[in-house]
Amino acid sequence: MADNLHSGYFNRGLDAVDPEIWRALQAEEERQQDGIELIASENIVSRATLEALGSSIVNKTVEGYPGNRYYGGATQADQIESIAIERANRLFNCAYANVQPHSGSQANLAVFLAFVKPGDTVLSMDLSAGGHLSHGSRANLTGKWFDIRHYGVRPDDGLLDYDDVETQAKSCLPKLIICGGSAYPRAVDFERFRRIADDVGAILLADMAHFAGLVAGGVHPNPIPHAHVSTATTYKNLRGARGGMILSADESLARKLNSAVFPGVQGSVMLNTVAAKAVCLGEALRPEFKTYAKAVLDNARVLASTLAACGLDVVTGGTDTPLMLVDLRGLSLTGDRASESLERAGLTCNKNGIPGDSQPPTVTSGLRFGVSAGTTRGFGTSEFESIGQLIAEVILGLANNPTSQDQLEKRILTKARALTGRFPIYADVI
Ligand code: DSN
Repeated sequence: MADNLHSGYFNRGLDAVDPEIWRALQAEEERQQDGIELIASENIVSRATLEALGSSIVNKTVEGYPGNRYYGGATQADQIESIAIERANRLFNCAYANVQPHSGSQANLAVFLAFVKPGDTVLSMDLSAGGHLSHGSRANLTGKWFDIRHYGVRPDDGLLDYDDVETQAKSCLPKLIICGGSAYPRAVDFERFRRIADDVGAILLADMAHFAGLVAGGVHPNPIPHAHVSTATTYKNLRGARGGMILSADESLARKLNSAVFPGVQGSVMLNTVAAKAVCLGEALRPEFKTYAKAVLDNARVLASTLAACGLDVVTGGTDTPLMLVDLRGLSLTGDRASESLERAGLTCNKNGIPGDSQPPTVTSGLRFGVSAGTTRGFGTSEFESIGQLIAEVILGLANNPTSQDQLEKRILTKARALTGRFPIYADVI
């Protein structure tokens, strides 16, 4: 009977067991191969990372931290998590790392739990200025349970106004100040933020989700020496498994932050993800990752300057990170229509609010582009110059000659396929 019940259970492949899901995964792999991926929060992980994610450690349940677990059989779990922690500390030059957060939002929520109580005042960047949902957006738990005050960016140039942040901090006396976000393309002055936080007795959280890979590669300022605590995601330009981390130079915060993650906001550990995070952190410690990080920055700058040279309005005029924003208001276009047209032409990006946007988040007046995934598959500055021209052709076509857009999209799609065909990604992984 056991044979019938378990026939092939341990050995049959996905294609045989569940052809429906297998086919969808195959189609997704083809989509990734054929399309030009410009979503700033995406990347293409190594085969080694895929192996760790699909490994049998997914079967193991542990709670707690290495050496202090609530379940037995944790020898390998402890080893893997300790390696990930040690690598994170070495990579970011910090004294404390928690690699358990399931996402950047969970990491941020744990920081809230560690340092503020419901009703306390928190000062963070407005979502429409480039902040993040988990920094106190009204739709998020953090926005419902805390007294959130927001700073924005200057309307004329889209840049942070540090004097305004300081004035607001002195007026609202927050317990927590958050810098960094998901759509601010420029480097943040962490030192200035720390001075402001110290002046008002606040904890400073730097969210480096969108530039952690550049910090790891040494081409972007590191917030760790300045912020009390920093959070990151591992799947953007750090090029690893989907998840979050909490980092700090101050080891004395370990107890507070660890207990905020577990048992504060999470239960058992996703050990396959922790193993995969260890792999990507190991990859990022290798010298070739510095070359990758530099290429990401070079490519981002070329893409931004090409878009601007083609007549598009690039918010802040450029970028210091892997991402950039295009303001479509001057073309009377919305982000949803433009991103849909780009997708039909083989270029995937996301609609995004821009500073001062009057459109709702489902529509928006902007687009966000990122270069991390394209750089991983081997695109260099000449490819990103061509990509910038293709993007501009689609957007300007939609604005100026919408009746011919269908043909234009088909023409650009052929060019996009020709480009991606020269830069293959996984072969036969699934
Ligand atoms: N925070 C979202 C983004 O920036 O796209 C997901 O990582």
